[in-house]
Amino acid sequence: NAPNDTPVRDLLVVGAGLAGIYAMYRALEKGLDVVGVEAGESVGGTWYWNRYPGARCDVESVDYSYSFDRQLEKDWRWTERFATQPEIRSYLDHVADRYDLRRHFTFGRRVTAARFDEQASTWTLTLDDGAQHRARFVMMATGCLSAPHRPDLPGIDDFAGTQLFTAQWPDEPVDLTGKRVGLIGTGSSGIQAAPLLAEQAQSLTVFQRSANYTVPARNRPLTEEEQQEIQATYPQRREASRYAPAGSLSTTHPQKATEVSAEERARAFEARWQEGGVLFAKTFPDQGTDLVANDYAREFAEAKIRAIVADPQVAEDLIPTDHPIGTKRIVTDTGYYEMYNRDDVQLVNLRREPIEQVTAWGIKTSTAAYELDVLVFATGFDALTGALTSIDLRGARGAVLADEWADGPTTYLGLGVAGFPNLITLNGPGSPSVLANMSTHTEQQVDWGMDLVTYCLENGIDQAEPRRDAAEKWTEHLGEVAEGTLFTRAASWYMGANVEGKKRTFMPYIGGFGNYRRLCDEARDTGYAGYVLTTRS
Ligand code: NA7
Repeated sequence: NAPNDTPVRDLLVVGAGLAGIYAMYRALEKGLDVVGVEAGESVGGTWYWNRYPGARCDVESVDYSYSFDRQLEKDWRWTERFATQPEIRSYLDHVADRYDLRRHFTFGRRVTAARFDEQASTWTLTLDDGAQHRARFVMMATGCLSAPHRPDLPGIDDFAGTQLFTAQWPDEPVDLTGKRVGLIGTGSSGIQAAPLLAEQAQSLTVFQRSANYTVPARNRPLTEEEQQEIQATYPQRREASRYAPAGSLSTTHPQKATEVSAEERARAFEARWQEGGVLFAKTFPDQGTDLVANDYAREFAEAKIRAIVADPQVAEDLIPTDHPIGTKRIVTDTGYYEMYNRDDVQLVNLRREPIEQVTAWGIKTSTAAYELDVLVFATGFDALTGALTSIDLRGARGAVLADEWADGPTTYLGLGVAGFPNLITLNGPGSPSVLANMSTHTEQQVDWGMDLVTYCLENGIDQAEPRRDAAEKWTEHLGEVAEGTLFTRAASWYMGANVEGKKRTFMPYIGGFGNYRRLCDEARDTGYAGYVLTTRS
């Protein structure tokens, strides 16, 4: 337990990414006594760590930004349709400085343990240097794709060359000139990085376990005209985004894919392909729920791959065989398929020739040996739960979070966990975070959590703990909604399938962000009926 002289704050914020920055802003605005802890040396979260070449957001820059201050929107100018990692990082730096938030965070320290004291109704958090903080409430802004997943490949530590992780890329530029580079992982990170690695390196060998669908991003600078148009319509754009299914504006064809002619389908898919971006996956409203509709989209994308990639065998290897299109997050790329037409790029299909051993000199598969100087891991994350379960988090009545979630995460609205009073989980499992525009989602989550905290503080409530039956009901509902879609057919990180031994269950809420916001509002407006609210004194 923390020494008795450790002050008990109102709130602790863990993480200084998109969510932690905003949580700190709101807490200070509400006059709370708050401190924050962040593992990185600065703010930024995802955009602090993921510095690999080509890292870019797949949500349009003008939407992937805070909406809480109209003046901030007016003062910040996004230069491109989809912002690069450096631009988003400097935006988050700007926000932290503009509202003077940095001094409230301890940087370079990771929370290793969190204990709830039922008698005192306080949390004690222990950091990796042994320091402790105490507070009435805790907001975990620890991210949903923030615990990097390092594959357990035989011999991985024997590699004598340079090992790089996209999710922990060095801050200083990495010179790959003249290097034989191997890349493991073909999700968003690997597919974004590959063409830039290929440009620099002497050669690039991509080790692909599962192919993923990727559509052209068609990134470009924003024109002056667009900038003006965005500024003129920003408030309406934001308001509509707050209730939109994915937290930013999008449209689908007015009819189902199965209701229109083949010509109309081809026209609509081609228009989306040319427009670029993730909305290809939502060209028709039934693509995510009806396999016949999904097949139309899949066949269209596969024809594109065959048309772009010159070597027919490579084209076939790049076509996913294991999931309906869009049921793993669709990737947006710049020149990925085209890259395979270069003589210095090679694709290794690990389904045909699995990795047997990483050696000092490279990778040995079942049929060949690949000599490498650099090995890049773009192998994803222990998504949604990993950042939370890696902390020794103990709540009331002996509850341990990692045990509670061993069979898959059970949450109330994704915002709270039974057995863990006064703990608010932001953008975690049970919420639509990873299926929505993260910035709109973050503002909704933080605002909701902050309302709960201030409600308790103002009404003398010592403990707010989600009811177990309410959490079970929510988690059941989440599963039912997912079962109505094609998403449960993919071995995706949404399902926990990318991490060995992790329970396979669909973790995000897929009923739409607007619907989710309404449900959260209702839960708040009914006096937090899903919570047990306790006053001890
Ligand atoms: P992802 O999408 O989880 O991709 C990780 C990739 O790494 C994926 O292709 C995996 O193959 C591959 N992987 C993982 N472990 C291994 C091993 N052991 N051997 C070979 N290949 C492996 O992570 P990203 O960082 O690209 O993107 C995460 C999200 O961030 C993204 O969806 C956006 O929302 C932003 P698998 O498919 O599991 O067979």
